[in-house]
Amino acid sequence: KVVVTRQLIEPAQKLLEAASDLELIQWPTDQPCDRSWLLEQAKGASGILLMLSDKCDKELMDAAGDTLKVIASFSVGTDHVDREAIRERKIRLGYTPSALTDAVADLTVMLILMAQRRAGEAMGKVLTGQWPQMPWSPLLMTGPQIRGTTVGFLGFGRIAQATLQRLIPFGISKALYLTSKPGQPAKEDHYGLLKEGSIPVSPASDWKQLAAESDVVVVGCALTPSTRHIVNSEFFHQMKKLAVLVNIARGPVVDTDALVSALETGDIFGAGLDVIENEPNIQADHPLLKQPRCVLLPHVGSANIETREQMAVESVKNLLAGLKGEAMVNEVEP
Ligand code: 8YV
Repeated sequence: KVVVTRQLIEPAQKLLEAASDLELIQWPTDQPCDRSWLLEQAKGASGILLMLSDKCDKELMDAAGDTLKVIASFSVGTDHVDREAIRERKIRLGYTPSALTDAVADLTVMLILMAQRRAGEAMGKVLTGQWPQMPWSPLLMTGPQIRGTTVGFLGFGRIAQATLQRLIPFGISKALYLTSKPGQPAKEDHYGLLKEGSIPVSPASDWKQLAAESDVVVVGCALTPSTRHIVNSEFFHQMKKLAVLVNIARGPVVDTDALVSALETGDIFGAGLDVIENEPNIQADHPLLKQPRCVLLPHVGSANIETREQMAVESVKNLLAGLKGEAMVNEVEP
């Protein structure tokens, strides 16, 4: 018995339905399922395929019972999963990191450029009819250029490295990165940029160095107790006045109040965010939205058609492989 919390995009749905030996229980639409439905249906399930918005906690695992062997998450992030609980219960966890790397890296570059070039603010002027009242002057709507910048990555996994790969042709001059082992070379070099890259790419000795030397800071780390609010007022104080902050990871890595005041006081130049604390409950009067130099997107990093299709297919493959005791496309290390 498997429970799937959404209808999936066609190729994935077909793959799922072709597994004739499964008792398939599936929420009938592509919209979020009811929590009570999930808890009820999970009883006796061997596998659950779920989304980022479906909390995978002890309550759900207890509802499923001892039969539960596999969780397949339609996401790269796993902060919605109680990792300790799945470890204790020896449940395998599949996820989809490789499927969305390119999509999120593309969006990261877009947010960097939007923040530097004030795209949100500029579009706002047009939308509110202010263009006619903007007499041209040489410094009108100007921002820092990307060429020659030092880009600092908080977290240096696949997405960060794919972003760096895209930024090198823009002429950035240097990259710094900070992982959970400051000062040490990154464990993996996904695109061969660390060994023989065309620009220096080196580990920062600590967050202060990364904040102080970067013209662009990209937040690309997982949300854990030690990364929560790692970008806080102290961090912003260290940053350059012309620097921009981009967050494509998880909202709570950045202290929102500190970001609002950093933008207000001009401690940093701008911000490009795909995620924010307390998303999606962001109202139009949120203080960050009053900051013209902040671009905020509603967590659409992986939202291209091909990527979502691949994520769905990989989630199903992970689910099926996990149930058969075979290797998954991508499995989270216990
Ligand atoms: C997606 C994400 O929107 O995969 C993640 O962890 O944060 C996002 O890129 C999400 O996967 C949709 O379920």
